[in-house]
Amino acid sequence: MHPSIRLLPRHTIGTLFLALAGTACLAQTADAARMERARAQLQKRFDAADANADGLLSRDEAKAGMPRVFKQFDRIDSDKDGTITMEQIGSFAAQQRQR
Ligand SMILES: [Ca+2]
Repeated sequence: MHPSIRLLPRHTIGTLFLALAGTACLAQTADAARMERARAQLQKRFDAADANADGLLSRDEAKAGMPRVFKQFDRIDSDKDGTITMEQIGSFAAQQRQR
């Protein structure tokens, strides 16, 4: 144990540790909530753009409802079947974030 930590009363260390753990936990929760909101919003836009509600975005549906997705259509359509799923948009977005 670090000498200066040993000087602190035991309960202070405990409180300090809990405070740190709590902060990390809060940050994680806020992050998860942000991600979840972004995902829900994307799902909403996807559903609105999915005119025939088959869970897939065709090129025309993307063009009309999600122009930014349409711009990247060929890159998002990883299996090249001419339609895009929510999962494909999600993994494309994750790839973009990593770069
Ligand atoms: Ca569709």
